Amino acid sequence: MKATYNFAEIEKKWQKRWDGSNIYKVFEEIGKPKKYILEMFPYPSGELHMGHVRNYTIGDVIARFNKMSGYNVLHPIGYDAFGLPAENAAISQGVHPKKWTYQNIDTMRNQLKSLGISYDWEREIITCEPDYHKWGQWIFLKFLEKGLAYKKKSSVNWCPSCETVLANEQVKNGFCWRCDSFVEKRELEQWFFKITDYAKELLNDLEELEGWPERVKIMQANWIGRSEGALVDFTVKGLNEKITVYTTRPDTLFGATFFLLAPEHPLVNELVKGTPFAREVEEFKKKIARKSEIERTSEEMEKEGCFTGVYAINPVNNEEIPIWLANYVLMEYGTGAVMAVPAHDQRDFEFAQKYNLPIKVVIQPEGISLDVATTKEAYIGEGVMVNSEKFTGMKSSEGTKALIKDLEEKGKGKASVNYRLRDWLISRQRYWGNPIPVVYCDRCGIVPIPESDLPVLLPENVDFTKKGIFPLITLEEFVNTKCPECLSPARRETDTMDTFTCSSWYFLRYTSPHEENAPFNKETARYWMPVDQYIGGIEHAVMHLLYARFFTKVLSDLGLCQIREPFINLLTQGMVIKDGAKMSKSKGNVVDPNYIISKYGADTARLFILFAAPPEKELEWSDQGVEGCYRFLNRVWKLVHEMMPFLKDEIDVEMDKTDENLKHMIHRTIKRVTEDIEERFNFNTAISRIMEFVNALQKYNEERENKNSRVLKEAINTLIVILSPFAPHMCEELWEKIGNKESVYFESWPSFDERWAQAEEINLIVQVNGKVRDKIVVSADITKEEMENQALSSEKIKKYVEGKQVKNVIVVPGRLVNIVTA
Ligand code: ANZ
Ligand code: ZN
Repeated sequence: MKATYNFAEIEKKWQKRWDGSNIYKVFEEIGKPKKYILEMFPYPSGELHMGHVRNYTIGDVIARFNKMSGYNVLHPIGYDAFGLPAENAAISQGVHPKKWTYQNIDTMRNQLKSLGISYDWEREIITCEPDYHKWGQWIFLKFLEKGLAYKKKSSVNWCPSCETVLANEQVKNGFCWRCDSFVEKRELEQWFFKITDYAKELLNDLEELEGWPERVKIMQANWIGRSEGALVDFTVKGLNEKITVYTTRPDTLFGATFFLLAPEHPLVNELVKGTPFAREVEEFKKKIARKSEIERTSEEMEKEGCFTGVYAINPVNNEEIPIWLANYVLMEYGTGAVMAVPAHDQRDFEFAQKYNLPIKVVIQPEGISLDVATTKEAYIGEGVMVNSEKFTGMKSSEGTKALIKDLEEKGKGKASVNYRLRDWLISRQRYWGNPIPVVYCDRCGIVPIPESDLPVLLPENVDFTKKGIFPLITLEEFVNTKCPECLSPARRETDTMDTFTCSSWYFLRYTSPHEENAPFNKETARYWMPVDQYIGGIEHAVMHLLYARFFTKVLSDLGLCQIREPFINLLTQGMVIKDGAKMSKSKGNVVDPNYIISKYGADTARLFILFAAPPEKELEWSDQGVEGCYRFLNRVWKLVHEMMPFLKDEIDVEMDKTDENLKHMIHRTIKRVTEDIEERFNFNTAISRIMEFVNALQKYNEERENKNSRVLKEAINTLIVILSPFAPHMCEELWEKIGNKESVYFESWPSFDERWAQAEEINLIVQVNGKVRDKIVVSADITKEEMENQALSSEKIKKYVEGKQVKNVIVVPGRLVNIVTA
């Protein structure tokens, strides 16, 4: 029987059918256990790349597997549709951002469908649609009401030639991306979300997230950056001023030899007013103002400072130490003031060396003697306190406590916990984003748009061609409005929200995407949330994943949802690389998914992407690998067709040894594939088990003339069902061909019979220096390492090896181990 695997025809046929009957549609079924499987939604940048294909294919296998395992599965998709690239396209190609975005969405939707991903398309979300961004504005207003949204002056990137604020991403090595002017820092009023209110909870709850990769949790913890220390009050000599520092090392207080202020510190001007130092300080401030925070805090950055001419008095010993300004002290962290301890802080050490300031050792590492003359770098560890008056001799930890107590008693300081996390700057001076729904009224101040007037729509007739002028500001009909409270003329806010606000709650919206009276329906959210498995790139470890957790906590505090963590399990997929490098246009090593799909079909593309590497690891593209997967699918296709005639009637032949072997193989395969998917997401090993199974079937086909149709049927059914999450199109076609009316998607995942699944046993021969010394019964699927371990731990073998050095262990899988001794 001849049958060619015409993947193009098959895939088209099934995609049309799935679409027509919307087979992946789901609704809440109270009482039925659910699984919410979610991949991070794409930014509609143009076309899908291999990274997308990997992301969505992984999610699809997990979704299909869970559906077949009896869960009610929610598996939605959408597009993160606001954002800068659309605006860039408008400027460079003259196409409206909206048009550009929707064209790309159409392309990407078609590609997702051509990959056969099992989405409930009726739940698709496009974040720039008014019925979605309306609720983003509504949420903003709730934040405002709660005091979680506020406006504040802050230092931002400013291009003097374009006369506009730039996002960090628009600053390329310190220059404007558009006109190449040098970018300055400016103090401007900006909108913030008060994520710092949740710093503690965001940190503590990380512990509950057992299904998250450790490194993502570490990255979030570092970003939140909790530290314990003390606030210590210094006074300024000759002035009635107090300056508080934040320090994590109160035990080093006696080693403070100078004092540092951030150049932006509000006291600086007062300290130097009318003194000969004023001019130099002013120039230093200007110079540092142009530097970004990243530059200022990088370790390689040359430490720079400027003396103020005034002195601070150390509260523990009344020592007078000079006050300097330093580039590496930031106003946004702690109090913007630092007691500098050069002997025990590396930055202070470098600063002291450069400006010839004294270095005083106050912490002695145990066992080593440390002296100022010989230190080449700061000793930053803990130790025993020295040169510290009554605290001398105490251990760092002990001394820290004692000093804090002492300061508290004197009213000069107190213990303090500090977080590195800053409030989230959400305003953007951009067009293609969600408008911030407030107006400015001379009488009433900042006035929120009433809920009944939401959404504030983006006007579409805007001009992108005027250089440097951000389109909304000049649009009178948009800007000029009435104050909702007093009805006098008012100006509309022209800033839009950071697009990360759109992606911070979309997973909730999927549970009721057409809800008209709220951002999402509380009941459907209660049923579906939290997301059971989230899948996406590691690059979102901090921003998106932290923002989404923050939003969820706020929405929960607003009584809108019950959960406090949105994603229970997180899988961060590895990159797709080719020739050792990340696929990128500039390197010219991009493989286009469309090309692979048209040449080999979506099923091959899916299979290869899952087979080539475990999901969290990097995936090296290999043309041979793709070929191999294609050949495998062809083999399955041909084999099932060859077997089809034997499936028709029940030929009840007695089971012989070949039948039994096949039966074992069926159940072992089910067991291993299930475990590989369920416990480890090891899709690659799951696929190789299926490949082994196909080999066994092929062998059976050749060896057994009198086929046992009952066993054979079980084998073929099993093969099609367990392969279907990986290669759904071909499996649907085969499933139909062997006489099924319903889609294989509705089939139950097969269970295995433990007796049949038990691995075969073999006699493992153990040799020492080539002589057989023992025979051990082990299971046939034992790994090489296990074989080696078993051999070395045999009592008989120990006798021969005792006192000798094992030089080499040779393992022949499934047969023997030879231990070579010296
Ligand atoms: C004295 C000291 C002695 C410090 C010592 C460290 C070691 P973390 O751990 O990240 O919280 N610091 C405080 N505010 C700062 C600011 N605005 N800009 C730059 N540096 C600042 O860092 C806390 C430490 O960073 C503080 O403890 C302070 O230096 C410095 F042997 O105080 B330490
Ligand atoms: Zn008003």
